[in-house]
Amino acid sequence: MFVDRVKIYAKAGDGGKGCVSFRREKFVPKGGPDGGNGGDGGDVILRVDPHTSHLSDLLYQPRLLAARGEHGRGKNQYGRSAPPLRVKVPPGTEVRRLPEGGFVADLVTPGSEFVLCKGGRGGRGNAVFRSSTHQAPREFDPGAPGEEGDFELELKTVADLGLVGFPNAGKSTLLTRISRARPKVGAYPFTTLHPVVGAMEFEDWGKLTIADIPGLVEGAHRNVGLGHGFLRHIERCRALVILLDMAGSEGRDPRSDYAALLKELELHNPRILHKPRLVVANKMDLPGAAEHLRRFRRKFRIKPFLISAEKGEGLAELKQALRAAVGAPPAPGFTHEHSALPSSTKNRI
Ligand SMILES: Nc1nc2c(ncn2[C@@H]2O[C@H](COP(=O)(O)OP(=O)(O)OP(=O)(O)O)[C@@H](O)[C@H]2O)c(=O)[nH]1
Ligand SMILES: [Mg+2]
Repeated sequence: MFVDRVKIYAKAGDGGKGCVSFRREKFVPKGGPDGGNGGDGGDVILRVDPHTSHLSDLLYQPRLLAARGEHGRGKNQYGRSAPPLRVKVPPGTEVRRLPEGGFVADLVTPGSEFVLCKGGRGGRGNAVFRSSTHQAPREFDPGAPGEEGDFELELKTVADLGLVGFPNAGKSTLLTRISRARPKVGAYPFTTLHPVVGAMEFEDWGKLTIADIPGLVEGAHRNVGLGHGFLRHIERCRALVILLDMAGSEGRDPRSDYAALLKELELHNPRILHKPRLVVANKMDLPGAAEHLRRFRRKFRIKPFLISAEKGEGLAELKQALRAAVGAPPAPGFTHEHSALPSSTKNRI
């Protein structure tokens, strides 16, 4: 099951107690205090793992409890500190604190680690409290409690480009043609049920990632179809690819498809519309596509990229245009708004 949003409870380990003890040994009168310190509690750490792509594991294991530190013991024995609890999360995981929803961290860079809850410090044993005027201390620290809290983790896929379109527009077909990803392709709506990220490779070793998200329909913001929650996966993209079934092969009109897609994007998050977007007309191999294209161009005054994902036509040019789109200068077929990347935040690692 694909899960991109979970609630978890995390608790770092408490520090171990300091020990109160006195050296008792034959022939050693007044041996003095020898209670050791407690060990530190384990941290709860989120580790960004490039090989993880969803948060399903946390749905089944939502309580992250790190071990406590060992208590100190007599004979100046320190307690052992507990190891941290490391939990893998996919790149693009946003962490918020519940219930108020305050931002905690945005975990993007593969391999980086974020301490979600810090383990408590171990308490001091009575040996530490000894001084020249205080030779038999009975003080000790109990060890600090580990941090804890409820959090919400939300995955916002990290990809350079986001692929948006109605169901059956051919998004997954296009992805299989231009990348090594192999999402399922089917002649029925909602074949794709969760985002799939593919990597496109170029001859000069350049690489771009592109996210195929489930089909959008009119009214998605009211939860029609699969809803619009999946649009969060294109919030980080640098540019959008709007894929239209230009042949209107399901009896719809590409002009109203385009208007409906823009509307749904705006209702989800108006900032998405500030990203550069490339309009791509698919299924140009089918009869009727040329006529639809003419009407489309007359209405919107944009020149879409013409392709047939199934027949593999127009894909080489499209790949170059996608690259230019992410790189910078607007390519033909682009609308003019330029991207506002997510504002940088303190804990963006
Ligand atoms: N004739 C023609 N058919 C195409 C073309 N591209 C895709 N198709 C067909 O359209 C149907 C839907 O393709 P998908 O790639 O699964 O569409 P999708 O946009 O991923 O659909 P969802 O995952 O349901 O949102 C399949 O039967 C494809 O074979 C094309 O360029 N020409
Ligand atoms: Mg699909």
